[in-house]
Amino acid sequence: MTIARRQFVQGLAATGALAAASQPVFSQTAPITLKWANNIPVTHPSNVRIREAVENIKKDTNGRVDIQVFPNNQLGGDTDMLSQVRSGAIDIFPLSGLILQTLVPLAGINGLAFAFKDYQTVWAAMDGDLGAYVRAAINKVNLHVFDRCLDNGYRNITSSTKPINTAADLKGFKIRVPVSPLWTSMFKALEASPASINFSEVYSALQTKVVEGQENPLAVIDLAKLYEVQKYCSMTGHMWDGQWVLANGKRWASLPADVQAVITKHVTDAVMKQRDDIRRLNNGLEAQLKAKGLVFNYPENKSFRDALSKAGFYKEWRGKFGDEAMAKLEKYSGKLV
Ligand code: X2X
Repeated sequence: MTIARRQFVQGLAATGALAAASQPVFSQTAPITLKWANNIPVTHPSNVRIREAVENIKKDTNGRVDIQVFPNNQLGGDTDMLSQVRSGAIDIFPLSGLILQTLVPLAGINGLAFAFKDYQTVWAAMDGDLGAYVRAAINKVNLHVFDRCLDNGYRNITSSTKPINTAADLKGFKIRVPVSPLWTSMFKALEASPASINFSEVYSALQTKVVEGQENPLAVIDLAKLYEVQKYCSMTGHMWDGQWVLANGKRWASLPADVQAVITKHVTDAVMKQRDDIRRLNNGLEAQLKAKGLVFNYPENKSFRDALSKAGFYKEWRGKFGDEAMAKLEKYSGKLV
């Protein structure tokens, strides 16, 4: 900024007109193009809200920032997209903390089975000290992470072969799980037969019966049309899952502070709206999914929790996450044994 211009801007600030003056600053500088990619269909609120954010970011930077969105695994499955956001081939990428666990072990902690009894507890923990602790670990691997994470939801088990009523029904059950140590460990502890498969391959894995079932929130089961290749939906609600919005650390740090501020504002707005959308969908979708032919059942937690405890699942992960991290989680979950 030249001295004359700086004085001009200071003058405007003094008269309260800085907002108007900040607009030309954006338009005078080189355009910035960013790639945003994710694993979810275009109709999912994560994509609907991000498209809105992209428009608002463009508007508020006078067209300087253009974010291109690649939904539905167009740029690869989650494992692949994680490598790409690290290398800088993708700039922004929302990912489940449990899948990020392959890189940041602590990021899976919110997925410990039956940790959060309700959404109030989820957001208190994730927007509070537990989330801050996880984000600090994410920053260490040179990824920028936005403060607020997207909601994916409480996960329920679907199947083409039988409803899951108790833990005993999972014995030998061939179930797809995302590529994540905690997910695999949990279903092994329940004596199921978990297969790690990226979401990009889930529909076809279910269709060709490579696996009998999978687990996901109702919004995903509906919008990815998994009901077409599944018959039963067992409302286990066995874990809450959300997605951290990650950005390539170097790329993020290279953006001017005013651009970072505009992106952060609109991404945060989009996340908060997405959370509302998901809550509404996950509450209202059951009737629609029944109409599409899914048969629902409502298992009690107890047999699953008991089986996990007996198999040493909680003990194993307490050892891996460490006492400090577990203390932060257990402030919200109560003792997990
Ligand atoms: O891969 C999944 O199952 C999904 C869509 O729920 C995630 O993003 C973790």
